[in-house]
Order: sequence, then structure tokens, then C-alpha cells
Amino acid sequence: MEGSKTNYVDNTHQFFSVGLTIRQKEPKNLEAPFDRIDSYLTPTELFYIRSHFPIPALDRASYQLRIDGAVRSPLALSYEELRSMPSETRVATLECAGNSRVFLVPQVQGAQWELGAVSNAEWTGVPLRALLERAGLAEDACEIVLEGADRGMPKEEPMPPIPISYAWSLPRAKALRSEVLIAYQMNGRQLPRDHGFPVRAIVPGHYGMASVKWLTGIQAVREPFHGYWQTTDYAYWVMMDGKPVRRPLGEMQLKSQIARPRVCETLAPNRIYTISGAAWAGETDVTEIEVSTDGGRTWTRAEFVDPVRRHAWRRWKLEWMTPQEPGQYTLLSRAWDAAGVVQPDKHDRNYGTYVINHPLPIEVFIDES
Ligand SMILES: Nc1nc2c(c(=O)[nH]1)N[C@H]1C(S)=C(S)[C@@H](COP(=O)(O)O)O[C@H]1N2
Ligand SMILES: [Mo]
Repeated sequence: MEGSKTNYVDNTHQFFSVGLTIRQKEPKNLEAPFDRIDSYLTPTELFYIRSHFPIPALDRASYQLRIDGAVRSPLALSYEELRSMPSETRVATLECAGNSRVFLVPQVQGAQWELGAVSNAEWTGVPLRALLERAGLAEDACEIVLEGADRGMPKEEPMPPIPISYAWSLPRAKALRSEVLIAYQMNGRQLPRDHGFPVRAIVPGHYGMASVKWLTGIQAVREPFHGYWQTTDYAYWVMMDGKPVRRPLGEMQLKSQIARPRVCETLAPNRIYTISGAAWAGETDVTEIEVSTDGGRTWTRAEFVDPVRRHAWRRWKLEWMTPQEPGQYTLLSRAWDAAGVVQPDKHDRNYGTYVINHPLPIEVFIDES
């Protein structure tokens, strides 16, 4: 993207700032401009950034990736050794589990993400499976713990007794799936520092927290890992025989968002306006998308711009003849998946302040002026 950090006028005659919106300065948490999903792949400099600790200083020359725990032959790979292994390139959408939190009523704690804690990129790296095979994964290993080089004291209670690293475990079955990459490139270039330089995990289909950045350790374990991030933080309640139990978040849930118009935008009456957005899911495909311009009373099928590609978003659009009548209108979108399941109409409280995937109301104003 050239001309970044300046303003430009696009063809809808509105000014958009070209850049990320700061939700928190340190550690860096920046939101992507979701109203500008003009390209299928989010330009790297516009990809959202979600970090819990200051960025660790790693360099390629001394970088080492340890693979140990429940494996026959533990090993450590240098950056060059990793680069010399057969690689794969695939597109994956990352969404932070807290994306769209600002839409929760009443307001909740946590970064007030609007629509931009989601982005889509192309990632290149070595399948995690290849590394686990090389190390000789033990038959009875149940999870793979991915550990980043960043550390610190987390903010939420109950707080651990000592500073911790950012770590997340994947169930064995997911870790062995071919889509999970140990990536060193994003959109065809070296990973930027903010996105995990020199190496990060990419776990397509799971919420962003699983895609560990600044990855330095891969450890196979025989007991489920109950680290801070997947118990205190990114966890939810699930019913087991009538009793709620805590589980780490995983699969991204079916979701769609309206990119344009934006919240509180004013539109001219009786004109054709192209409503646009994107829809995505975790381990299924998005097959249909509908839009309501009357607060959910009636729905119209919109049209996809992008083809079906597992783990990647599909942008969509709908031409809307704006009403004659000035006033406030509520726009909503809802996606359907391959199994015929539609987005839920309310936020599920079992997810706490995460997984905000109900149709998000976009209020707009029809105005003569
Ligand atoms: N090491 C490390 N990895 C991490 C994080 C982190 O704070 N430290 N944040 C996670 C979360 S919550 C998300 S949503 C994604 C965001 O990736 P991005 O910053 O490249 O968009 O990274 C994940 N990986
Ligand atoms: Mo996240």
C-alpha cells in the first residue's frame, strides 16, 4: 500500500485515514480499518495487531526453535534450517476472540475493539506436522504447547505468582492438521516484528490467540496444559452433564460484518448504495449471506465477491436502493454455513467477553443534505 499514513478520497466521497486505530499503545494493540476491505488480502501494514507484552527482540542469526517434551528426539532448529525445509503457503483469516466487543450491551471490560480485530493474509512456512514428525511425536502426547519469547505479568486475576511467557496449547488432532503452519512470511515478505518476527504459528480456523507469535518453543505434553492464557483469559463455559466447566477457546465461530456503510454514516435518500462486508467461519465454509436494512424484519440475499476457501474470509456486497424517507435505519448481516447453520441472534454469555458473532447492528441515517 503506498501513501500510507496520509488521507485520501475514495469513490464514495468520504475521507478515510489510511492506517491502524490505536486501542492500546503499549503493549501494541491496533485495529485494522475494516471499512477498507478493498483487497482480499489485508495489506500487511493494515493487519490488526494484538499483543499482550512488549515485543521481544529476536534476531535471525541467534534464533532457535526448540521442539521437545513428549517426543523421541528433541531438536532445535535455526532460522536457516527452518527455511530449508519444504514450505507451504496458504491464506488464513485471523480474528481476535474479542473482536467487536464494543457491540456488547452493557459494556464490558477489555479492549474496546470495533470491527477491525480481524484481517486476512497469506502465510508461508513449514507445516507443524512436519516438525512433529521429525521430532518423533509420542503416541500418548495429547497437546502441543506453543510458546512465545515475550514475557511479563498479565493483568487479570487470578494472577500467576511469577512473570510468564505467552503460551497456548493445541489439541493433538488440530496440531497434526496440514493447515497449521510455523510461518516466517506474511503476504510474501519476511514477518514484521509486530506480527511475530522471525517465526510464528498460524492456526487457521482458530481464534487469533492460538497463532503464537515470536515462537521459540514447541513442546508435546501428555497432560492437558492449563496455562494462564487458556484458563484465566481465553476460556469459556461449556456444559458437561449439566455442570459448567471451563474450556479454552478454539474454533472461530461463523460471523459476518458490514464494512460499509460505517456506524452512524449518513447516506443520501433514493440512491443505489453498495453495502459490503466479509464473512468467515472456523472449520466450515460460509455458503450464504443475507442483509437486513430494517433492523432484522426482512432479509435479502447478498452476493459473494470471493470464492469459498476454507479458513479464509469471503467478502460480499449488496446493492441497496436507499429509502426516500429520512431517518435512522439499522443494517444487519448474517451468514450461513455449509451445514445450514446461521449466526446466532444473540451473544452467548457462556463466552464471557469473547466470541461476539451475533449480527452486529450498523445504524445509518438517511438525510437529504
Ligand atoms: N507470543 C504472542 N503471541 C500471540 C499474542 C501475544 O500476545 N504474544 N497474541 C495473540 C492474539 S490474542 C492474537 S488475536 C493474535 C494476533 O496476531 P497479530 O498481532 O499478528 O494480528 O496473536 C496471538 N499470538
Ligand atoms: Mo486475540
